[in-house]
Amino acid sequence: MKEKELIHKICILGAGTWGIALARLLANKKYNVSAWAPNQESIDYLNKFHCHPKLEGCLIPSSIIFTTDMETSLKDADIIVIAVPSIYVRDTIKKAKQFINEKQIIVSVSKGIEEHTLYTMSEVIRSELNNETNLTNIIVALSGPTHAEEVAIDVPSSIVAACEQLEYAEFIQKVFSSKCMRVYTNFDIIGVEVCGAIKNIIALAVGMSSGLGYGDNTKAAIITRGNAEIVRLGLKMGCVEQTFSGLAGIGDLIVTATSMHSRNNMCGYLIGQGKSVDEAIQEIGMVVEGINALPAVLELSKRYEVEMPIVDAVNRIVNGKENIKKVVNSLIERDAKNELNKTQMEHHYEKQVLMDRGDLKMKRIITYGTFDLLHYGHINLLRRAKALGDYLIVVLSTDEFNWQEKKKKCYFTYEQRKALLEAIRYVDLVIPEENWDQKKSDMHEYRVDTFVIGDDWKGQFDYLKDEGVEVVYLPRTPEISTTQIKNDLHK
Ligand code: C2G
Repeated sequence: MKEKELIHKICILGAGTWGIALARLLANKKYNVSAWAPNQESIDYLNKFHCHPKLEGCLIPSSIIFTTDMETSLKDADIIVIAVPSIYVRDTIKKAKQFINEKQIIVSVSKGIEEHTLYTMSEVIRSELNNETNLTNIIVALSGPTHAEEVAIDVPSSIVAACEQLEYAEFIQKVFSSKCMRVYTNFDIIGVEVCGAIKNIIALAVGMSSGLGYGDNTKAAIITRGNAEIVRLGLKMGCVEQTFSGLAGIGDLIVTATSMHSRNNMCGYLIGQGKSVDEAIQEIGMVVEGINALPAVLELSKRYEVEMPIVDAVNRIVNGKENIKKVVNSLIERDAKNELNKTQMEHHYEKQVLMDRGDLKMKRIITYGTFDLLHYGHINLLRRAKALGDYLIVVLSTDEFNWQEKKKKCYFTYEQRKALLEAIRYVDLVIPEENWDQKKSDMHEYRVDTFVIGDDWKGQFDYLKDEGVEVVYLPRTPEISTTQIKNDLHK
C-alpha cells in the first residue's frame, strides 16, 4: 500500500464542478494533480483564470494542470478519479484504458446507474476495463453529502470511501481526508452507489413538491418514504442495511433534497413551477443525474419486484408527461401502508448483522433443541452459550422433526416455541431444525465459531470439530426437565 509520499500524481478525469472541487482538495494537500476534460475551451479558461463560473469563491490552486490530453494526464498517476457525468463513464474508460495500468487505483465519484446493464458506476468501470483489456484495477467509490459548491470553499463535509477490500477504502480515506473533509469507510460499495444514484430521483420529487407550493412537511414525507424505497430495493439487491442510514444514504438524500445547490432539487422545482423537463434542464445548464438514472432504477425495481411509488411518479411526470398535480395527488391518495415489512426486513436484517458484524470478528455461537415448556434449565443453557460469544443462533426443532425423529409431542407449536425463544435477550436468531444432518451445513452457512449443547449429548457432536468449529458440552441443570414438568403436572 503506497504511503502519501509515494503518491507521485493523481489524475482526475472530468473537470466539472465536482472534479475541480476534489482536485483543489488534493492539490491543497500538496498532491501533484492533473485534471482532464475533453473541452479545450473550458480547459483554457481554467488554466487562465483558476476559477469556475459555477464555483463562487473557489480559488483553484495554480499547481493543478488542466489538459485535454488524456495520455499525459494519466501518465504516472497512482490514483485516477472518475468525475465525469454517469452517462459518460463507460465512454471515458473506453478511451482512457489504453493509458491505464492495473496498479493504478480508480476512484469513482460519479453517481448513477447505467441503462440496460443496470450497472452501478464501479461495475461499468469494471466491465469496461475487463472488456478486451482484462485490467483488474482496484475500484473505490467515493460518495456522500458533498455539494461541490461547498467542498470547493472548504465547508466542513463528510464522505464515504467504499470498497470490498476495506484496506483500499482506508487508503483512499487517508488520501482524501483533510481538515474540512472527514472520510468514512464502508465495504458495501454497491449499497453506497445505489444510494448515490437513486437519491437524485427522490430529490427531483422533493423539488417538484416545492415547485407546486407544498411545504416542509411534504418535503420530509417524500424524503422519508423515498429513503424507504431505496432501502427496500437495496436490501433486495443484497446491500447492507446500515449503508442506507449512513452518509451515502440518508445523508446524501437530505443534502440533495433540501439544498438549492442541488441540480436535481432545482430541476424538480422548475418542473413543479410548470416548466417542461427540457426547459428545466436547459435552465440548470448542467447534467441532472436524477433524470438519467430513471430508466435503470425503474428496471431494477421491476427486476427485484420492489414497489417504488415515488420513483414511478417522477418517471410518469418526466417521461410520461403526465400532469404533475394529478400524479402527486395520486401518491398521497395511495392506500395506507404500514411502515415495516417486518418479516422480510427482520430476516434480512439478521442475515446482515451476521455478515456485517462478521467483519468486526464477531463470535457466533449455535445451539440446537426443542425447548418445549421453556424453563430455567433452558435459560441456563442459553445464557452460558451466549456468554461464549457475541451472537447466539438457536436451531429449534420443528414439530415434524420432534415427532418423527425424537418421538416428542410438544405442548407448544414451533411458532410458539420460536416466539418464546426470540423474547430471550440471549437469543439473536432462531431458525428451524428439520433433520439431524443439517448441522454441518449450518456451521458454514452461519459461519459458526462454537457449537454448544447440554452434556446429555456429550461426545455426540465431536465430528463438528472437522468443520473448524469448537464443540462445547455444558452441564445440564440437573433437577428440571420438560418431562419432569409434565409428570409433576400429571400428579
Ligand atoms: N437443557 C439443560 N438443562 C435442562 C434441560 C435442558 O441444560 N434441565 C439443555 C439441553 O442439554 C439442550 C437444551 O437445553 O442443550 C435444549 O434441551 P431440549 O429442548 O431437551 O433439546 P434436545 O431435545 O436435547 O434437542 O439436534 C440436537 C437436538 O435438537 C437437541
